[in-house]
Amino acid sequence: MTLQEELREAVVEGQAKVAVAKVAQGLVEGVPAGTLLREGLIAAMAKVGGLYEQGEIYVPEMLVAARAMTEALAVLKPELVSEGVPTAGTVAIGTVKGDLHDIGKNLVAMMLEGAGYQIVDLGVDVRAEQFIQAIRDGADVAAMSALLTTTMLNMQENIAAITEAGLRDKARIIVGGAPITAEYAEAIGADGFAADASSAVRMVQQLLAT
Ligand code: B1M
Repeated sequence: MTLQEELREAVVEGQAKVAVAKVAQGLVEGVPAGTLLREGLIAAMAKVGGLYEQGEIYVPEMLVAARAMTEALAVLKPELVSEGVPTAGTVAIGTVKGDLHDIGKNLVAMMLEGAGYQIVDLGVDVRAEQFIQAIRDGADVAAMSALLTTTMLNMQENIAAITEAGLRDKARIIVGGAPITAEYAEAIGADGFAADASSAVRMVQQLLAT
């Protein structure tokens, strides 16, 4: 098994200490952080999702795997967050109301931080009023993440609430998360969509440049 495969298995099994050690070992051995992320950590979550869908594991197992991923990601963070320009703009990011998935959102936040944006992390289960307050406080971008087909609908409500508050032209809105598509983003009136963390950075750069 390659180191990335061992890392993936450790996360799938929820062995946080092993996962942390494998990331550290990979970095020492010169494996690029992006490779450890994609082939180890993200691949693990895809496998966990598949096992859950097939009824082979349940929520508790999914939760321990997510904890292992979060701990391993923390070790990887300094490598992913390179030196950035500190004045690129402010991004308020959160997982929408009713949704507790935060691994993807955290990854997007990390990559944006690495690209020089100031991050206001609103956390999970974020209500429209919190995005509104963040925009009032000066956020240039409201970034919304959703992982459930039920909670993605709250993105549209958030955009409507931001518009009603008279703030729609004050900030750019980007959306993302596994069930979100470019078509959905356009249909709900978001300014942009990104399928993964690095394209989220490109999208924010593009939106703030125009
Ligand atoms: Co949940 N869960 N989960 N879960 N979970 C999914 C999403 C699911 C697809 C699993 C499955 O059935 N195969 C399914 C959703 C089905 C659906 O809606 N169609 C599901 C379900 C059903 C549930 C519960 C309802 C289960 C239950 O209780 N019966 C429950 C809901 C709780 C709630 O939120 N209210 C639940 C709970 C959980 C845990 C708490 C156990 C845990 C989350 C822990 C945590 O996040 N701290 C969990 C996990 C881990 C998953 C899976 C296995 C992995 C998600 C993940 O972290 N992926 C997931 C299956 C899967 O996705 N394959 C699943 C890795 C992460 C890096 O990717 O989040 O997609 P992702 O982020 C990507 C991109 O999407 C994008 O960039 C990221 C990096 O590339 N991106 C953005 C994300 N946000 C973005 C924002 C942007 C731009 C890009 O701009 C703003």
